[in-house]
Amino acid sequence: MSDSILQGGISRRALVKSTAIGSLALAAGTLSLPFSVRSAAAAVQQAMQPAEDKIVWGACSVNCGSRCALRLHVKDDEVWRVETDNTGDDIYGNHQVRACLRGRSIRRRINHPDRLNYPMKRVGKRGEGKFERISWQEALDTISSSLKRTVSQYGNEAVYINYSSGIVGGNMTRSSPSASPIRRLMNCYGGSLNQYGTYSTAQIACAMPYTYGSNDGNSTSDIENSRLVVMFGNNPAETRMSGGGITYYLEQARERSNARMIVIDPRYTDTAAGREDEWIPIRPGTDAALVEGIAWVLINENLVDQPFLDKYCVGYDEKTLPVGAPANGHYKAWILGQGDDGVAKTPQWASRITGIPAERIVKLAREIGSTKPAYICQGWGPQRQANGELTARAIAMLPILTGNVGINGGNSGARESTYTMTIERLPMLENPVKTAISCFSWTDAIDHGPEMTALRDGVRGKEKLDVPIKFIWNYAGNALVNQHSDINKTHEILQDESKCEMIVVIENFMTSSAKYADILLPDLMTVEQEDIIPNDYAGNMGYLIFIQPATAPKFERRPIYWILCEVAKRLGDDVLQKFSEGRSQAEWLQYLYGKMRARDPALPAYDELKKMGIYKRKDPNGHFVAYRKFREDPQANPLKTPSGKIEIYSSRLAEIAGTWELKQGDVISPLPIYAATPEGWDDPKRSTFPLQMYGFHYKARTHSTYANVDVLQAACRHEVWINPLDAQKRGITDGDMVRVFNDRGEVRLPAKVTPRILPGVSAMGQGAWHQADMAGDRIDYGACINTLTTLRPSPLAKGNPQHTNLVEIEKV
Ligand SMILES: Nc1nc2c(c(=O)[nH]1)N[C@H]1C(S)=C(S)[C@@H](COP(=O)(O)OP(=O)(O)OC[C@H]3O[C@@H](n4cnc5c(=O)[nH]c(N)nc54)[C@H](O)[C@@H]3O)O[C@H]1N2
Ligand SMILES: Nc1nc2c(c(=O)[nH]1)N[C@H]1C(S)=C(S)[C@@H](COP(=O)(O)OP(=O)(O)OC[C@H]3O[C@@H](n4cnc5c(=O)[nH]c(N)nc54)[C@H](O)[C@@H]3O)O[C@H]1N2
Ligand code: SF4
Ligand SMILES: [Mo]
Repeated sequence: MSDSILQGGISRRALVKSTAIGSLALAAGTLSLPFSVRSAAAAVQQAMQPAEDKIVWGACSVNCGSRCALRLHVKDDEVWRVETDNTGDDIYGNHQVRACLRGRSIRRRINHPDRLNYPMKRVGKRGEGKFERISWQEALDTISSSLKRTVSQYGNEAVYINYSSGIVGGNMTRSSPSASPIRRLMNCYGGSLNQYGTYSTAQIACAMPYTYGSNDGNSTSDIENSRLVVMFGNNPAETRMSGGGITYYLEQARERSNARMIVIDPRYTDTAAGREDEWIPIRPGTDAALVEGIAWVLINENLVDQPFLDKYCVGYDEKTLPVGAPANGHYKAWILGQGDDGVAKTPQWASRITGIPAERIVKLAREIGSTKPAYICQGWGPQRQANGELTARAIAMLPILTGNVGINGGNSGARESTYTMTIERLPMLENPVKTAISCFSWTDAIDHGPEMTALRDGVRGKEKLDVPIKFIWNYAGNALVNQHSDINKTHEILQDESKCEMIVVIENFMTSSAKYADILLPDLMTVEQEDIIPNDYAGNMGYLIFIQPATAPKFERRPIYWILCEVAKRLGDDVLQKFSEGRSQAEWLQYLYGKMRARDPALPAYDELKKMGIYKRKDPNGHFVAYRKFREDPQANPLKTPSGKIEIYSSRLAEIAGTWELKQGDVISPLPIYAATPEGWDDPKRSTFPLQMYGFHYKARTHSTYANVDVLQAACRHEVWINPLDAQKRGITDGDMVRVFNDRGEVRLPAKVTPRILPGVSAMGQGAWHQADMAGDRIDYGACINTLTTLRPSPLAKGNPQHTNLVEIEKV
């Protein structure tokens, strides 16, 4: 008691003594005051509650899969308060596009004391973070002369635009390498090396088309027609937090349909968190084995939809097995143990691999086989494993076997699709360079590009690369270091200036990627310039947001369009003319919006949209149903697969499996089977590094963006999840500082000891900022998961298997 009085006394005295505002406010409240003090008090009052100069429509344009409207309150050219959408209501389909905790903290990013203010050139070694301020003139001259030199010495194939998703919604500001203004600029200057796939969906986006011809799912809103929801590694409560409202849709739709929800995930996620009917924890990377165990029950208990399989599919049994496939090469034979491995995929077999009791697998199979329609879907966690291509197609087998594809309330097994309005993007023009690498293999292309081939490394458009990457553009991305894999090895590759000769980073902050820049340019944020952006994943209500600059440009920050026009000018008048077509940023927007309205006359006029800030429209078709037309009439509406049908057995994959040069342990298969992987649950390496480890997409940040906001760090701590059984063995209690390590590196962070994760598995939020002394011990005190991940690509997509890792954890 006396302690708390003392504390109260101290803090109050400290407040009065330390801030003039405190003492004045205190006085103003209690006494009648002389004029000078009163006006000072009024000033204080005003400082605490500034009068509004204006409210500006903005948006949070990070790559979180949502997209949220922001209303930025601006006073004296500073954003001082952040509100979200105030249009619409709480009614399903006309709801407010509300920002999550991150968007609502954007003021702390805009006004952050660490923001980049001036162009800089590197003076230390790459990665050291030593820079010197230079003029825009010098920065732009250096970039353009280096670009000219690279192109003349090595050719356009030596220039690469690195993966970056810092701004996905933007049109003029978009960062996606295939659709950014940098891509347009390079296409005006002879082109540059292409990339295929994304860090988000490399494996699933590559694999699903072999089954379906594309990678579509029903919209989440369609769950109102479902009786059962089965989610494999899908966590919308964290990965689709607000805005588009996928989480909201999910809950609203389930309330209407009363569908049971089963969550299959190594972690008890926020999506489960009391709202699920059942959580089935599974070993990472083993979903395909669970599917096979379920398939065995479905087949043996006559729960498969045989007419659907006969009419719409290829390769389920011998009736539809394509010509050229081996006898007994079909799915049914494989499951029943008549395939070339001779192993029956019984629930007991699946149990040993997945860690799920056999009885539970049987029960799940019966439930899936007898509850229709069922919305069976997957997030992208399972496919970010080393066998992700197989897993993605395997999960699709459940809706295929049960005939849930192409109907309301069902799904294809893919992640949700969304309704989106027409959007006319900045045209990219044609890239004269046709060669492409996977988005994940650029470090290989720097290190040993000319050794990379089509059959071994997935080079497309050519047999092999001719030149290594010599020049990198990195705009609004942190995948040069933080978000790529094996940071310690990547550091070695980037440090060597004889390899990649020029790295240009365009950023708002000194990120770990920015530290490797040769030239570092301070960009405006999206909310500081004009742009029109559409929703991302949003169920059956789409929308457009017209962003206005909240404040004038501060310091020497410049918009990307200006930066690129200046580079274009230095590359030649013809380049500038081709790139800009003589339009300013505002003129481009008006021009592109004109094209949108020509295609979709129901859109509001340009000035009207500007005033409205946000324009919403409900999907006129109700819900998006993937492959509906194919289901209705497969002859008239064939899929984009070679047979036009659902290919359970893919002859194209059989051919690839027979011709590509694969690494030991890599499996490509015409059937969607389970395959063990390096660093999987049964790798002998587990005797040294016994815990499986992956990084989940965390509510505290969007990848690494917003990670430097103090209130978010405090609200959602960065911790490594570990089961009490594993913790006890290691003498670890909740909150202990631990070292998490493998032979690639070591990170340090507190442990979260929790039964919410399966024993033998550990996980941490991905996206924390790497923070290590790279010239010293390299221990990463920021605990970025990519200190621990591998550069070995997945077999088919050559994608990022960043969720497949083995580690050991010890108390510090
Ligand atoms: N281990 C592991 N690694 C992963 C993943 C994983 O699950 N596990 N996920 C992967 C996935 S799915 C993705 S999509 C990638 C994402 O990787 P990135 O695309 O690199 O995403 P961010 O880390 O958010 O980096 C975006 C950068 O853009 C900057 N930025 C934001 N707004 C602006 C702006 O207006 N202007 C400029 N110039 N810069 C801006 C931010 O400051 C930030 O540094 O990470 C991948 N990496
Ligand atoms: N808050 C927030 N939201 C985001 C992002 C973010 O950084 N922060 N990033 C956005 C982006 S770019 C993307 S690509 C998406 C990513 O969306 P996802 O890729 O779906 O997200 P993850 O968290 O990697 O994985 C989803 C779930 O899969 C589980 N999981 C991991 N491995 C396995 C497995 O082998 N089997 C099963 N069954 N489950 C597994 C994880 O525990 C997790 O709960 O999220 C988007 N949304
Ligand atoms: S981080 Fe995503 S959900 Fe949150 S405000 Fe931004 S766009 Fe919306
Ligand atoms: Mo992503």
